[in-house]
Amino acid sequence: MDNSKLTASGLMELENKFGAHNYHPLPVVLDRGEGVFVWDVNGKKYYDFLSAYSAVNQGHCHPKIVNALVEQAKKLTLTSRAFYNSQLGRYEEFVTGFFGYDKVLPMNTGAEAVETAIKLCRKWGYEKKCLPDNSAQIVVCENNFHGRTTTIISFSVDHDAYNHYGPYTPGFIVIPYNDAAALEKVLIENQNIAGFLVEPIQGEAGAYVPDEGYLKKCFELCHRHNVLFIADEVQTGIARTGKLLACDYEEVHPDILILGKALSGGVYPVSAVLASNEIMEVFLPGQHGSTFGGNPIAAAVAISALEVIRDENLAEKAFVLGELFRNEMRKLCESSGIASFVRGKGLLNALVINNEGHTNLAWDICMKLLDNGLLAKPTHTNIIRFAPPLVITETQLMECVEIIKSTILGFEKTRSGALLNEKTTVE
Ligand code: IF1
Repeated sequence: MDNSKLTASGLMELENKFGAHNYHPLPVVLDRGEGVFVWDVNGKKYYDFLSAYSAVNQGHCHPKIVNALVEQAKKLTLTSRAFYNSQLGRYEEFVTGFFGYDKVLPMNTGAEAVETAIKLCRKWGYEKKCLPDNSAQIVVCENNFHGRTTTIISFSVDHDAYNHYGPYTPGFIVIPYNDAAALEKVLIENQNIAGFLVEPIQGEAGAYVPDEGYLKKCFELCHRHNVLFIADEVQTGIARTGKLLACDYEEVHPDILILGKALSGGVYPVSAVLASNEIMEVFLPGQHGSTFGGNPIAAAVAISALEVIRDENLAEKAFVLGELFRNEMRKLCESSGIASFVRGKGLLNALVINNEGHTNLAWDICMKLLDNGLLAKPTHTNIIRFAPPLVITETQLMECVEIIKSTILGFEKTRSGALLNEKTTVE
């Protein structure tokens, strides 16, 4: 059937009919992206305040990154790692130098990189820390999100993420987030701990920023107990939080660094695990890998994506504009009965909504924002994540602040109207 002329509803019907229902998208069909903007199939323009969950930090279809993809795709797309290729070594030297590590293991998705880090940490535990076979434990935090593979959801506390996916992978200890004393306790009580896997800011949990000093304290505890500090910077990395890495705020240099998403500028699946020679050398030929990991396109794209971050000073921009955004949101919260508080770092922010008496208020606000030309999506019931591409200008950001404020004000009026009606009815 010729589906080239389908309307938005026709295209949504196709997804509903032929696609698994593992998402609940907002009812908008996107067709084109450029910088901070996306357009739907009807030509309506939107500010993108989700950035594909912080994968398009460099902006949609950044010309330099797209060009790197296209030029490499014309030459050589995939060889497998059975052979060397002309791009991988260049990329490995570039990315290890960019983040200050000896070695990188290239993978494709964030979850694959997290799985790689778990295997690397366990293998280091047995072969360097001499833990008894099959005894290695990795400490993780409540409300974590590290991906959706069976092992990763084995240590999720989110019912929707783990329910009916058992039997679960053992070897993980869950502790409260933002609680260094809880980490110290398990490190003292358990001798078989190989690593501590943590998000420097919990993205899915709603840009939950830990207390100042938490990461540094945990890093020190890990080193005191010969445990690897593993930072999942898939979402917080690549300048999103106002530093190249969120760990940079506390000058923590993770023993294992996990990257993904904007490592490619959203142009191609690219992820990476970085570590020292002492750690990475536990992987010998034939002990780990993937068909696409380290392919020439990923290598060429990732170099250009990181060059854009560097050359356009996107970390510094995210830092400055993030301060501006949170100040404006705090002003909104002071005068709003709906917007409770804002939290985040750089341009990874979340607005917590008071949805008392209106459970789906965050969703309804996002639907109205969509009408008003701004795309955002709730995480959990009452938190709206605001994460535009880092290339947004101050003028554009302030325009979006006004869209957010006026949209929420509209709900205030409705709510106060309803409350007034309720009040007069009661009286
Ligand atoms: C979905 C969440 C965000 C991640 C961190 C690893 C991964 C992710 C810190 C895995 C991926 C994505 C997955 C996507 C939605 C999105 C998400 F809501 F699911 F939790 F961003 F917060 N570590 N996060 O955030 O990377 O395998 O996806 O490349 O699964 O719905 P991936």
